[in-house]
Amino acid sequence: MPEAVSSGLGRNGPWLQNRWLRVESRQDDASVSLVALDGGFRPTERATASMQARAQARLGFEHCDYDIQPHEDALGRGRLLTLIARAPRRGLILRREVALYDAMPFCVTRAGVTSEAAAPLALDALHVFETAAGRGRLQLASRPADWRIYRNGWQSWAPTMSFGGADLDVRSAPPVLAPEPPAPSPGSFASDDVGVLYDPSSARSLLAGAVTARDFVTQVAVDAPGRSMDARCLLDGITLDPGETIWSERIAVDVVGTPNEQLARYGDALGRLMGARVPATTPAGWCSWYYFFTQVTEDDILRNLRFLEGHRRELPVQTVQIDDGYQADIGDWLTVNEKFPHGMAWIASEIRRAGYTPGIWLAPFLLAESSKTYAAHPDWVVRAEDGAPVVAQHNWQRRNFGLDGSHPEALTWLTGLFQQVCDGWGYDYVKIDFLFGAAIAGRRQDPRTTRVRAYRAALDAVRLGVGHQRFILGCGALMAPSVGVFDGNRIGPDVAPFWRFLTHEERSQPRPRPRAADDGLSAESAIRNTLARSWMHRRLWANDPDCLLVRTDRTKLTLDETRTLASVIGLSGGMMLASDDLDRVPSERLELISMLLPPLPRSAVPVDLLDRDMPGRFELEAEGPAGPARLVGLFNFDDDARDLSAPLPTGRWHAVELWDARYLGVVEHTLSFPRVAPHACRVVALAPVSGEPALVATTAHIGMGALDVASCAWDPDAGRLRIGLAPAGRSRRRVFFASAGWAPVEALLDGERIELSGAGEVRWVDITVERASLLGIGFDPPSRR
Ligand code: 9PG
Repeated sequence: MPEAVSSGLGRNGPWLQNRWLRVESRQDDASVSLVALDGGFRPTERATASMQARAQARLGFEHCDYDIQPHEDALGRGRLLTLIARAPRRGLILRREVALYDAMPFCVTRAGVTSEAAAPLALDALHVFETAAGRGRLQLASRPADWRIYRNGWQSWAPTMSFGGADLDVRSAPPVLAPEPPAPSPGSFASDDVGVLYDPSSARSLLAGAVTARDFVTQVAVDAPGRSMDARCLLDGITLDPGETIWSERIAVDVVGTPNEQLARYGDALGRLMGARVPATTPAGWCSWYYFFTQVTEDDILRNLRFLEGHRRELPVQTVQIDDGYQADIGDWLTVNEKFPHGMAWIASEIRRAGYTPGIWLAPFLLAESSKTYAAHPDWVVRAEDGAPVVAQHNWQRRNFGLDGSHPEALTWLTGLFQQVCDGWGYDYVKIDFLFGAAIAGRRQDPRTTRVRAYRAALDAVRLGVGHQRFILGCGALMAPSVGVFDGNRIGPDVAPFWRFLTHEERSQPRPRPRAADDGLSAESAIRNTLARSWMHRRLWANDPDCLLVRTDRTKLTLDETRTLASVIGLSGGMMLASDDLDRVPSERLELISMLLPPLPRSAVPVDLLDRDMPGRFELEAEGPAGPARLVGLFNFDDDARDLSAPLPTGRWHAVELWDARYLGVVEHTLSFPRVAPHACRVVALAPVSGEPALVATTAHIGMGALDVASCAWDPDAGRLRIGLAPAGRSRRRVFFASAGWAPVEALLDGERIELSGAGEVRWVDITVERASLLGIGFDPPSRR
């Protein structure tokens, strides 16, 4: 039974407390100070709230009244503290709420403003949690240059990673944000939705993040040299009318535990408050884009469909998704080009007849300047102050404008479009792309809308047309504001059949240039976001880490790099989308796809997320009925060979490495690999050393037994270890088992005697299994030796 929230009145104002956290407030400025009760971490003495109206000075709180009430919402029961200040000369009432829950280690705060003035007021921002100057400045044990900042990008493709307190942030591409952020200076960061500040010396961290995102863009700014943090909602200049109240989004503030724990809790809270749709199982499929690009033809789709049909057992995917390339123009989705002569309904029915879910790509919030839709409805796009349409994306050799989600006709068009694509043509899976097009800064039909409201309205119109049962995969999408609409979401930039994008000139250098934070389009940057956003998976939606590319033609990826890409996607538990021309993939490369099917039920955790830009340790506590206890992915993201190591949980472990299919011996304290090649990885299964013969690991699937082993039982009377093998992963596999002093004498696969390999404590069998099978190992007891 968690104790309930308590509250009281301190010297400066009221406080709330639960078993993890104490929130102290001040009535003179409505500031709050959070104290973690395990160790007393208090990053700031005063975090204030304030309002920014257009062309006016910032308005803060003075001399607050307060109120404390019992509270209950989707996050549970607790108490709600409200601080209220009147600014009589302006006719404004400011409110700040702080909710503390009985069973949550964080608090949730928001700020609101009510107008009793005679005239409307244009609002630019509500600052919801901002460290005050002077005593409010962030007090951490490390020097600001040593702080680490987790920075989330504003949309699917945007760089997400941790930075050091003296690094330079990346910019979000204009014209998406207004006001445009200032050019970054060292140590100054603007993170979207959520940000984490980590103090390496004390290993403490502070997370601030929006747990609702239906109205406003929320940014968390951290300025390390200035020792400040500001979590604020951008109000896009909407007007506050006399008598009206406007509330900010709700911002969770967490000072308890590790950054990964905080991000997991934050994701859970955001998912709950926004009604996340998480599919029962994470889907897998094939996508046409990364081999065929816009040149894709009907025949390319059919050939790959036939290949999948012929390899159902090896490649058990559900979806066949046609990407960009079938449509007449961006915006003219229902007119199909000559490369799809039988039309889109016909090919959907072919896909369905073969037993797959038909999937299709659209960029529904973009209208190309050349499109018939734009020509007929020039008033449907977002415009600049001068009336010119705002270019959301230059692509396909033309300008593309952003759809105005506040325009009722545009919304009706969207719903009808998706009714036709889904009910008419027969697609049950839609990848909707370049969605930020509806969230760009600019003028919209309804002056009371905001970027996020217009974006949500457009998304809701799509969902209405698609229906509630079908799958929507977002792409180029806002993050928090999309929760509750998507079933899946792309969480990184486009993968590519090369490790890092290098210009011709850069390629001729003796050493590759180092990666840059804003590198897009590469295996490396897709991997970086997959690691850094793994906490979103199955909390907000199913993560789409982008496609796995395993081919040997039209690729510059080495085998090491391909395995690293597969390992990160696999351990992330995210959607598994293959995007090769399958006919051309050698069989040992097809096995890489098989090894990720089906996806793991949960994501691994990037343990060193806040330590470096690309985490090198991706670890998962496994939970299969019989598989290994733990999976450890170790990655060398350097451009030189490097030693890799990871501390181990207490105990003695049998360790097996996946890609070498090798038993590493009994490990304790640390797992280490000397001189791992650049961009290579090691994936290790750990099974506790025990007193009885037991399964250690397999090499069929990235889970190394988590999904491909259905059962495992040791029968001491019969001297038999019985391992039930499930048909997951590739059929060719090595199964490692520990003898615990007993002497293995025979191995039987479904009653057939097979060869036992190896010597010593852990041995193995090399087998090929295409259906559920029983592996029996017979032992002589230790005494008979
Ligand atoms: C189809 C592709 C694929 C891919 C998406 C998205 O900046 N750009 O010009 C740009 C072009 C393509 C792109 C992203 C950015 O990729 O992520 O999976 O669907 O569109 O055009």
